[in-house]
Amino acid sequence: MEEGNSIVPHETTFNGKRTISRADRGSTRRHGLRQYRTGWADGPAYITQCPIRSKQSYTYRFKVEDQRGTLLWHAHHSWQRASVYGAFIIYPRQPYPFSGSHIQSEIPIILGEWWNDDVDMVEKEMMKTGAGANVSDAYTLNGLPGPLYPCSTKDTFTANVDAGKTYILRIINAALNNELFLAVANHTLTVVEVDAVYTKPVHTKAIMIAPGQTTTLLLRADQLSGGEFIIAATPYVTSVFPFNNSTAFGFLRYSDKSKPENSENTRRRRRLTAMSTVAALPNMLDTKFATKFSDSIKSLGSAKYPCKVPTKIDKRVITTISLNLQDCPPNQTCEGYAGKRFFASMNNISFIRPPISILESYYKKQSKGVFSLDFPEKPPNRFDFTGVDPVSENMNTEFGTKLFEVEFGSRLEIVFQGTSFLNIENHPLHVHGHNFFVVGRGFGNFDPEKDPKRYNLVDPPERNTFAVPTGGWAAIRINADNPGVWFIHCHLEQHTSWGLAMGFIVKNGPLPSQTLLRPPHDLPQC
Ligand SMILES: [Cu+2]
Repeated sequence: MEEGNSIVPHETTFNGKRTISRADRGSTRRHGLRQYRTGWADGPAYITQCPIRSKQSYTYRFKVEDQRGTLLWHAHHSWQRASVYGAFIIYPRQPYPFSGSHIQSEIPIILGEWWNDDVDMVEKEMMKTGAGANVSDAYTLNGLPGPLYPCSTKDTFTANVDAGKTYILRIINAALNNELFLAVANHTLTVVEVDAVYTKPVHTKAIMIAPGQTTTLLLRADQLSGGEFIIAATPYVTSVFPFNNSTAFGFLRYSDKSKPENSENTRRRRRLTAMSTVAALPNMLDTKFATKFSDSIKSLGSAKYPCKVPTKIDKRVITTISLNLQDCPPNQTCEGYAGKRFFASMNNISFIRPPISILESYYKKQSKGVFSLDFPEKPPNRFDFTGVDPVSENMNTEFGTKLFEVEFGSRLEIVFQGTSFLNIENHPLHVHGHNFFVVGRGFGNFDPEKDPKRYNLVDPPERNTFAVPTGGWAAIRINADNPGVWFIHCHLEQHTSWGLAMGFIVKNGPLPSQTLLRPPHDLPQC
């Protein structure tokens, strides 16, 4: 798709017809697309629409305005996004703001996570027993796991390149439950864009990418013709839960017209590149690398692409992001830790999806029994958030469908505060309907007196998903200029299922052009 609103048609349609055979309902989402005034096309089931039922269809209609770069689309009902996802690339109308004149071609690489079991059942089982979910069986590059998994050598992704040329790599993390490290052996990667916003160029040997994030890289093919180099993706792990500790391999293969491909050459080359991959790929526990990489990303902030971070705010919401260990209900058995069951929460409220879409009930002014606007804007109790004993504290959560509301045009700050309940963990928080600016982050507890003084209000990264550091906090700022109902949730699907979510409403503005549009005629009904 091409950026802009003068030459390409104003309206873009996306056929949201159900695409998976075993599901009886679904919905899809264009992750990171701002959906200005068109929350109806945003996608999350029971938040902005009812699921699309079997044999029904729903056409997502929206404009692409002032966005360009790499995004993704994915299913947003149950765990269907495990296999229902793809790249959503908005080609810029203007030349790239980096040396793009030598760019040969593009290589999209979508990182995925594969279960041999039906993922709907994996989620259902987890919710039934209260235990953690079964871990995935493989990571994939463009759907292919590569030679390190049983019988999968033929299912290996290969990108063909020519020596001396520069390529754009569009990396998308569509995995369900894992942040990933990615590296290309013997090559330097240059980050130029994250979440469809240009950045200052960053040279790195590897990247950390959280589920829901996208990272656009330049790669200069500066090795010799005929070379072959591993592209590897492996998890960045902060959880004490079991995880899939495997690695997906693909290959970057240099063309060589003088030497025809033969298997002996290929095997020898692959042995050599395996060594250099180990050198480039961070260790799975490397929080130091993840932090350094995350801190290196800054908005481009040029005259043409300014960084519009709010330097003042109208409202600050501080919310814990937490795992919880819930007492087992009477007469049930729970298979979580110590005979209890796992949940997750924000400000100690575990999000419950309502029976009908929140956006629709808001639009029709029928919120009763669907949602309430009393999401606490501060943690209900102050305590040493990241220093409490992981299991001996009372970790029961409450349940509800609670949102908060802001005026159109508000400059909003949200501080996500990790906790050590159950364990400290990195959580990729995702905001719908708006990009945000990551003005500050740190380990330990957020200090409302000291920490804001150290905010980056010049060129903070602008994103739609940010990995809140394990045992730490992140402060984001939002220009709340998109009227509607917007979901905020952890993009680790397991945590969303457990309730690590909430939402906010942006009221209509004074002008007709600042109001939520009417619902489309084919909006699915619950
Ligand atoms: Cu999480």
